[in-house]
Amino acid sequence: HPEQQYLDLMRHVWDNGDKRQDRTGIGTRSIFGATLRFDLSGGAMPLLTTKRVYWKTATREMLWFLTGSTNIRPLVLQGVKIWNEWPHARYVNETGDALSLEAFVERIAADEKFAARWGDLGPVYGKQWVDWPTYDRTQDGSYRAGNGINQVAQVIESLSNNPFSRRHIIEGWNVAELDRMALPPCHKTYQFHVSGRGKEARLNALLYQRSCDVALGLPFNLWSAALLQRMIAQQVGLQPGELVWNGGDTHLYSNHADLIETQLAREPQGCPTLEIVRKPPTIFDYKIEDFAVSGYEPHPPIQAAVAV
Ligand code: UFP
Repeated sequence: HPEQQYLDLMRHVWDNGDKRQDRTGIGTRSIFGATLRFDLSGGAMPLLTTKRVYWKTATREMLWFLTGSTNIRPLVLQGVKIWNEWPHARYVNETGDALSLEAFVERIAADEKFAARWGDLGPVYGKQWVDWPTYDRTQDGSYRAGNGINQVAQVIESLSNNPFSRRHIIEGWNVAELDRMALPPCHKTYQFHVSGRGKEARLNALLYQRSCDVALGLPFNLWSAALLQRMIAQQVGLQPGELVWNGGDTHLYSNHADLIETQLAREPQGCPTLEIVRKPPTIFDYKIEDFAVSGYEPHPPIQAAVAV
């Protein structure tokens, strides 16, 4: 079963990873450098079955990236909570108002002006993907803002016009702007690649993830990468090929022992597939209703605390 690779990686990191201190203070077991490969032909997706993964939440986040938004409000309005901690912490820090996370999020939903002021994450994925800032040098040697670059649109163009290029890349790691981001990108580089010809031509993708929480991050990151690959493949008329995942610091948090033991005792069940039920005019026009998963009968979810 393709999911066995994930379980083997989890086992390997837990049994053999170096014990390290980390930024969050929790402590990890970690290896450096790991690869997973998934064949997406026939609609197969790297959607874990040994615990329930909330693929619609991850899909909503991906669609939000593609809008270029870096404000949590559109996510909050859809009930997606994954980015809420960071703006809340900044609000409490900068105002001294000890508003609870729940009350903060309610206010983000209710008050558009408040959300504009306090809901932003800085220039994270969405901004870099569809509006990477450029600077023009003026005659007096100073700089002024140029037009932003839409990397996603450019990759669609280059895949269509020059499929065998080795330069189909979407990059999140904008060195000049890292210090203004709530979190520097984890899934930082996507490269696309076309193999085969004619009707058989396939779109492959490679994700390089610099830092990976194998228990809580990776299940989401694998789904999202495959989803992006599937949308791009549909847009450029290619069959889904292989997804290659490369991790840099690949770790498990020391407080995830229960999750790990529970999950490693389970067997993968079934092979979920994704159908995209409509072909929207562009990569920027997908809606949550366009995605239908079948054959997904996972083991129950496993709760565990995220390190922030
Ligand atoms: N993390 C992921 N995937 C993500 C994401 C975060 O695994 O998509 F946003 C984890 C990796 C790490 C932490 O445990 O979050 C980020 O911390 P750092 O920036 O110190 O690597």
